[in-house]
Amino acid sequence: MSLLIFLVLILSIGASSASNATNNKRFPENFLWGCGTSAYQIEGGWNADGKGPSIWDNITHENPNFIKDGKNADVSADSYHKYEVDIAMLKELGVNFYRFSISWPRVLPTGFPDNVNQPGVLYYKNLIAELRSNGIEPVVTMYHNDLPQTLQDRDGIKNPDFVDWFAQYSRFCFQTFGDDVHYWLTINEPYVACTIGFYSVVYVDGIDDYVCMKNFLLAHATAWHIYHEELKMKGKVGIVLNSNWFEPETNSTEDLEASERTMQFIWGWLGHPLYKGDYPEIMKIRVANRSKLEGYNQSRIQELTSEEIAFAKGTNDFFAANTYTTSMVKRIPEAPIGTPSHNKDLGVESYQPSNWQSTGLDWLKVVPWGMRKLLKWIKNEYSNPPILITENGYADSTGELEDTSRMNYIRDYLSYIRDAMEYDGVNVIGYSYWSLMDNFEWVSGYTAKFGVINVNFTDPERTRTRKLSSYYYEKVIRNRCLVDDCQD
Ligand code: GBH
Repeated sequence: MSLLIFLVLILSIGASSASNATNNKRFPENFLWGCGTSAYQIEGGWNADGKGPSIWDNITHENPNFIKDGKNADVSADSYHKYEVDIAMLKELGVNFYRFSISWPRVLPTGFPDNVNQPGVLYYKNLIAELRSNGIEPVVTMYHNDLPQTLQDRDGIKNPDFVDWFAQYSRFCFQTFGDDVHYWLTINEPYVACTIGFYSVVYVDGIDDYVCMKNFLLAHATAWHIYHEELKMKGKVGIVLNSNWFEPETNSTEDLEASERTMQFIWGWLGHPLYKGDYPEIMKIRVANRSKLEGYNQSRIQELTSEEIAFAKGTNDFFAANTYTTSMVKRIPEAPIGTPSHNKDLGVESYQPSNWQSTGLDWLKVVPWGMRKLLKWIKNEYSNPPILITENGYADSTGELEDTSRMNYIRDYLSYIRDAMEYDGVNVIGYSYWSLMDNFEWVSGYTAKFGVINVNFTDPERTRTRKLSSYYYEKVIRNRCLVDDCQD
């Protein structure tokens, strides 16, 4: 063996053992295990039985070139007709809960509760009843990207009236389904919907993105107040925040500060108003300073009034987090004053090293150690809230059944979650793998597959087939442990 090959071997063995042995401690008995999906991504039935169009129906129909494979989710996995099969699979997996979303325009085609689409309501009633009769807790997202087109026509989330539209919709959901649903998620990934765009309308100008986030915050808080104070219902209501862990490139003060600033800007954007009252100080200062230099007479951030601060604070019953990967961050020189942008307000550079393990999606590198750091940050920043990991998952481009990489991803991320619980005292109450099954991955269409269950999209029956990872996840749930040889 040549010296070079020998060295490479030694180094790679070193690297894999340094990536930590799998945590072998059992998860707590009351830990919640689940899988997630969202309405537009799996249901199909895009115009069935009186459903109104959503912005995603329209984007994919009118601009197919916006989607990588030019496809849409008119049929997708056809869960509108096949939910019983989905539930049978959930039952096999042995999950405690299923996270799905309600399509707003399926139940309220115009967006408003004066026009209820009964077949749409019946669909979710049946889904919820079938879950319950199989002992599976529904965890229900009310808004997962599929805004009724009628509301987009009135300026969508940017319109301050969105807060009232969402109040009416959430009240309708609580009253219609609330007896059988004890975990509500108001809005999925506001940060993504308001900045990166992709989810139809791109607000990256450092103006509309702040308006959009503020409206989501107040919409969520209003729903929380309706649920607890007006309706006096007994379950829990949270909002789903998301992002990466941001690892400093070096230990320099500059990079540590850049990492922390990124966490404050992204997780703190709504995390701070929900837990501490008001936006993060660093964010308020930076946006105000740049706004002033740009010639605005007030900060583009849309400062919260003291009433709004009091209204939003304390309105998250648990911290729901979606997270898939990690980025490196470093300090960069202050961007010159010119056109405003949220990225300039943040003012760091982030990237993912090319030697990190890749997946079927460019942005998704496998970095399990980032999970523990993220959880620890949330714990410290927000006084140890109960954390529900609402999304975490691995994509490939094939949907292959022998999906060992996905199995390893699940094992390694859960191992760092268990570490965070054991060594850092983080209060993680549950984990929801994204996704139960292969589905329409937004702008990536059907080119990226996240499921532990394969869906054959060329088969009219949309046949579902379990992947290897589903058997592993089933075993993890049954044993509450990641390895065969567990310790209590
Ligand atoms: C979640 O979004 C969604 O909630 C879910 O519906 C989705 O299927 C799942 O994750 C998997 O993607 O291309 O570099 O501009 C995750 C948030 C937002 C992360 C878009 C990647 C694109 C980054 N994603 N973002 S880039």
